Amino acid sequence: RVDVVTLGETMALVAATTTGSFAVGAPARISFGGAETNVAIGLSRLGHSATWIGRLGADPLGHLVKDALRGEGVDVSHVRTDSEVPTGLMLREHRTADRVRVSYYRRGLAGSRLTPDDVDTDLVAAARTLHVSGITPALSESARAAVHTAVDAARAAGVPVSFDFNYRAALWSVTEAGAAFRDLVAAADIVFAGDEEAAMVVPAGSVEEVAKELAALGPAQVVLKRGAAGAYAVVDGESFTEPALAVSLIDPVGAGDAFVAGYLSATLDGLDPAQRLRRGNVCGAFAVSVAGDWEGLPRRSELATMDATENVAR
Ligand code: ADP
Ligand code: KDG
Repeated sequence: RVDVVTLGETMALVAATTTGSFAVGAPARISFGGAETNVAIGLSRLGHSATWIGRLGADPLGHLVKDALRGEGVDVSHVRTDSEVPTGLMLREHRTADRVRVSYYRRGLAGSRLTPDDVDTDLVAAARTLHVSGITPALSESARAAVHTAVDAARAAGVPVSFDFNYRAALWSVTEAGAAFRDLVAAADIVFAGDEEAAMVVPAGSVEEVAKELAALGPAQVVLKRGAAGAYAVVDGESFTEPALAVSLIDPVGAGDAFVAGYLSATLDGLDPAQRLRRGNVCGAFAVSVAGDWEGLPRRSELATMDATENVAR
């Protein structure tokens, strides 16, 4: 029985290694990233089993993603190779020291061609948790249907559904996304959002109000990720707050996914809500302190590293 099944699009990443525009040839390295595989890698490093469902092209970048996920211990046996179109790509420029610009080359490419047929509903029904994000339903009609197929299979089998808003303005409008997110919140047991994202579905208000309004739509657990302010949750009507860890910010991308991995990991371990938030914050702290979406994610044996008072451990 797999701990977590997740689905979505993972793209190759061309990430600048110095500041400057790609228009003048700023140097870059090749990696990959995708919200759901970031979560799957985080879970795997923490000792849980995770299966990712998605499509990749029959090209070197598709091989890069699949091989790296396999190396991280993520089950890729449900990944489909789509030989008709390439793997999607994103460019990440450090346009200036303080401004990152992400450009997507993904429309119509492999990840967007996910369909309900790609989702093994028996696999989902046998999982301990299904995790989906609000990126996938924005990719295409068939990807959106795939998310609903997975969510319906999970619900029918009593498998908890975890949903992270992950609103991407480049993909759809606030209005379109808000309506889709509302349905997913209502279908989910655990919901993750940022304060602003939450206000796409419920009236804007204080953190407490927004979380309560989201919880009123159905989910037993609503978790607001609050960047350097840490996280706030309402779990079964009770509220919890945990501060972020004090770390040096190197790269904020992937922090939310790291947080989700930590929170779900602690949930799978049967820990209480405050401990779930704490593990989420620790994983988020690791992610923001290291360049890359998922490279900085901790292994279980490293979780306590953040408690150290010395910079060097030997
Ligand atoms: P997202 O990537 O979804 O926008 P956040 O920016 O809220 O998510 O970050 C997710 C989590 O990562 C936070 O709840 C926190 O635990 C951690 N985190 C984010 N930014 C920082 C920071 N500057 N310092 C320490 N922890 C951070
Ligand atoms: O959360 C990080 C993701 O946003 C990134 O890896 C790429 O999945 C991605 C997206 O669509 O933005």
